[in-house]
Amino acid sequence: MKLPAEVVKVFEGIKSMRIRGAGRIARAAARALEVAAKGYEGSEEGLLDYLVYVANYLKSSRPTAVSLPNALNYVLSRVKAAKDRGIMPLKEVALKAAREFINYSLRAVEIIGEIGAKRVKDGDVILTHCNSSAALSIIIKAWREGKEVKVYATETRPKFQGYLTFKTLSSKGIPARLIPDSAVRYFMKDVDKVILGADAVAANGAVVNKIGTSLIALSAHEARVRVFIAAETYKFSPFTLFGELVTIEERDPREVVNSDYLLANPGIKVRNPAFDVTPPEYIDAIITERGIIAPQAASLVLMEEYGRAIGGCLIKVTVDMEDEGL
Ligand code: RUB
Repeated sequence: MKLPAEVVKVFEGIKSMRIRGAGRIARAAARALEVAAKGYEGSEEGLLDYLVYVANYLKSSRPTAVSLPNALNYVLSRVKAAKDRGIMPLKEVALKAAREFINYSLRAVEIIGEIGAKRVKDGDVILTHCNSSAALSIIIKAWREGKEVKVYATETRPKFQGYLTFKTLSSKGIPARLIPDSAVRYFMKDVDKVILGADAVAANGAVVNKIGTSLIALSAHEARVRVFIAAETYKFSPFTLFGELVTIEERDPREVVNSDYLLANPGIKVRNPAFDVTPPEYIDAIITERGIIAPQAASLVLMEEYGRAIGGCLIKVTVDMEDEGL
């Protein structure tokens, strides 16, 4: 089936990490489904199948950020629940759901900033890792409230997303220092709070985030520094309620060792996992747009968010997706 050029562009963008960060990935996917629904020219009966097909394609771009399937399911489940209305109203349901998700997501990041900033004190030294808009939202809001914070931003090898974080903080006038990932424990004694984002939160409160997060949390735990995770509720993984694991993406070795070196040393073996799992014991709190929770309460968020869907649409849509061979 031919896919709209904009859908392919979003897929390629996510895969190549031009579009990255769990929140942005989710919004881009919702937008791509909107484009697909708008351009659909078939019958009413075929619309859901077509959108499931497009969703499967988008979902296969990167495996870890649960916000991606959650955003797609947000749209698909609403289309599925609104069948037999005629093609135009059904298309409108898809467009409305996609826009609704995008607006919700943008607002959620803002609210997390507002809630999280209350936990930041004047003079706090904050350490963050990678480049999380939700974590940045907290730091920037605290700064705007007049709190004189200082930030350590890790480089975040091998893709150096920490440079983006540093640039954003500096552009707001927030004092920041870029540090090598390996210097985290060295600086931890000066840190008051660690604030990080998430690609996925499991039902047991474990957090999947950029590789190195679990080492940072461990180091913070050792130094009795509090660890906060900034995560919108659509980063919580409903399928972990049934014991499913979040897939950890393993990326190209050339991100770690350059191609020339690989060619000159054909025997070299490289591993490049993009994410790791931090157990709930090393996390003090998860800041969501619905409020702050202990990681152990993650399953309650999931039941509130997906309880109804788990018994109906969500599962069904996923089964449909599996039928598509993905
Ligand atoms: C990004 C990353 C971010 C989370 C949260 O990894 O690990 O911490 O996605 O980001 P990558 P946000 O660069 O590999 O996508 O808060 O912006 O959703």
